[in-house]
Parts: sequence; structure tokens; C-alpha cells
Amino acid sequence: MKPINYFIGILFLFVGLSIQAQVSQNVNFSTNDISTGQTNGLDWVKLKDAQPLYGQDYVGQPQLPVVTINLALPKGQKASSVTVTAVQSTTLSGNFDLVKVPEPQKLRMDKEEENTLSLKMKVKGISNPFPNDPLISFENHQYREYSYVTVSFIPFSYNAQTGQLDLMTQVTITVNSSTSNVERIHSARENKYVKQRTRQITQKSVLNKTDFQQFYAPITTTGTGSETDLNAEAFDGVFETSALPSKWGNAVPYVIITNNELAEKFQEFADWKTRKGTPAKVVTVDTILKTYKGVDAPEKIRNFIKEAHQKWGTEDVLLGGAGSVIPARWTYWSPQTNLTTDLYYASLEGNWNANGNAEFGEYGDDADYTPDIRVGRIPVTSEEEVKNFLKKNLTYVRTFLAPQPIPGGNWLGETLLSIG
Ligand SMILES: [Ca+2]
Ligand SMILES: [Ca+2]
Repeated sequence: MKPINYFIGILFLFVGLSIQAQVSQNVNFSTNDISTGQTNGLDWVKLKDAQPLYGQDYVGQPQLPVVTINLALPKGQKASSVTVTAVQSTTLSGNFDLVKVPEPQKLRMDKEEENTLSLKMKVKGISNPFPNDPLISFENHQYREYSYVTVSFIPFSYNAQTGQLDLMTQVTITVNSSTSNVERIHSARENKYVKQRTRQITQKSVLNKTDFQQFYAPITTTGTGSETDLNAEAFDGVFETSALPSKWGNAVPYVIITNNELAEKFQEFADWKTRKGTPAKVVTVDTILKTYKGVDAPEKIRNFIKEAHQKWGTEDVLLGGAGSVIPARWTYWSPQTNLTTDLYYASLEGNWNANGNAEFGEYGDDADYTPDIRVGRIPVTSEEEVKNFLKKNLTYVRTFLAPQPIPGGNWLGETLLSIG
């Protein structure tokens, strides 16, 4: 009996530690936001700010508009279930013979691949009503300290037999959340400017703003909160740092990763950045691979970036080199497709391979696709290319770009070259 008692004890502990919460939000839709028309004798329906239903799972299904919203969750929580319920609906006038979701087209596919793909793609019957459930998908996000969930749903109900189409004029979205086990990465040097920026970006993107205010207390840290301040804090004329991330010395808001061959050229650029007020440092892939642990090169590089963010307060990382210089992360996308991504270096939570097999970024790998810091890449392989690339960008930025708000502006202009 003893082992069983022990097991039950552990189970209770987990239940005790997990905090559950519920977030609920109403969303209204109006027939004024709808437009309809015909293409090749079939009806299409558009809804303001919505995207047409698309993707391999929906081939042959009525192409109705999909609405995507973000909902803030309490700190440290992740959505475990989401329900979308119609509260009020209205029937649109007319009978609709709706356009169907087309097969996705893969780039550079040969004939054999094409045949295999169409064999695999069995078109499902259309449920009545369609969709069976308005919820299409939900995805958890972690942006620094902020947790939110992205919910996609179809606020329509369609009867393929009669052609009747109903718009849900009001839906209620209910999210059940529980404690997230995703590790949080904190920067020891985050100042008020960065905190404010992070908060503003998140607040702007979520629909439940009152909940957001309640879940996340306003920022009270001291400081004027300007980016200049952030850099001044790090750079007071003498830029002194450790060779690898530590809490000693000045902060290093800008890190350039490159190989030994290109290091000198990028050092000139780093010096220029530092003189302009953004302390920048070059670290070579060689040093990183020798120093950091990981199952492969990308994991070692990412572990370095994590530590740089935590101890140096690094906010921007420039990957100085093509994939042959600094590898990107190969991720699983579908049985047919693998994709490389640098997002792996920008979103710092989790290891992107929770199930520990050979594939990164699969469903169930708990990968968080929300970047926490800014990462860019200059795909160069020679000193000459570095020189030309930086020169061209400088000219472009000086000639064409006015300063833009961060983020969402021109990454090269604002961040890489920072010409005010
Ligand atoms: Ca993240
Ligand atoms: Ca995996």
C-alpha cells in the first residue's frame, strides 16, 4: 500500500500548486462590417479585420472569415481550454453558395511530391452547420512577464444544404487557464524604458484591457524611462564589460554574433554603435560553442543569448553572417516541411523540444513563438560583403528613412543603425 499513498501525495501537491483562473470576453459584430460578392458563380463573404479561412485542415470547407484576438491572462498562466459561444445571431439575407478553401500551394514542388500530397489530402465532408464549433485554434504566448492567448474563431454559422448564413452579432469567449510551467527569463538590467515599452506593446495588442490592468500592476521603477537613459546607464564614456555575460561592468544592450573571420569588420561597426550611444559588443560563434552547453550549435548560441539578456541586459542581437556562419534552428512544420527560423533566438522561454526527440518546434514541444528581444541577421559570408551591406544600409537609412517608433518600424534603421 505504501507506494500508492506516496503517489497520491505527489498528485495532491501538484493540484495544490496549480492555480486556475478564468477570463471571459464578449465580442460584438455588426452586419455593417460585412461585404459580400461573387466570383465564378460562388459567393464570398468578408468581415472587417478578419482573414479568410485557410490551411490544409480546411481544404474543401466553406471559406468563411476567421477573427483573431488576443486576451491577456493572469501572470504566469496559460490557457488550457477555450470556448466560443454565440450569444446573439442574425440571419443574412439571401442564400449562399460559398467559395471553398483551396489546397495550399507549396513552393518548388515536383510532380511526384504533388501527387503524394493530394493523395494525403482527403477532403472532409462539410458539417451542418459549418463550422461545427466556432473555435478554430488558440495559442499561448509569453512576452517577458506577460501571458496572453491568441484565439481564432469563425463568428458565422452556415447551412450548406439551405444556403442560410448567420452572423453571430455577439460571442462570449471563455478561457480557462492554469499555471504555466514555462521558465521565465529575466533581465537583471531591464530599465524603465524597456519595461514601459513591453507593457505598452502588450496592452495595445490585447482586447481585455481592464483585465490587463488588473493582472499586471503599473510600472513603478524609477528613471526617466528614455532609451537614451538606458544606454547612458550602460555607457558613461568608458565601456567596460566582461568577455562573456556577467553582472559585472556596463550593460551590453547590443550584441553581434559572428565568426572569427568577420569579427574585425563587425568590431568596427560595434565601435561605431557604441560611439553613437548604444554600447555594442562582438562575440564569436567559436567562443560560444566552446563555452556554452546544448545539444547542437543553435541551442548553444541560444543559451548564450539567454545569458546575455539576463546578465548583460542585451535587448538586440545581430546575427552577423549567413546560415553557414551562424546556423538557424531547423523546425518541424508539417510531415512535408521543415523550416529554418531565427525566432528561436528571439523567444527565450522553453527549449522548443519538450518531448526531447529529433524535431524542434513540433506541436507539444511547448515552443513559445513570441519574441522577447529583437534579433536580426545580415546574411553575409565575407568581409567585403559586410562592408557593402553596412554601407548600403547606412545610405538607405540616411536617404529614405525618418525615425520611426519602436517596434514595428524599420528594424535596420531603428535598431541596427540607429540614425536619429
Ligand atoms: Ca517569448
Ligand atoms: Ca520535438
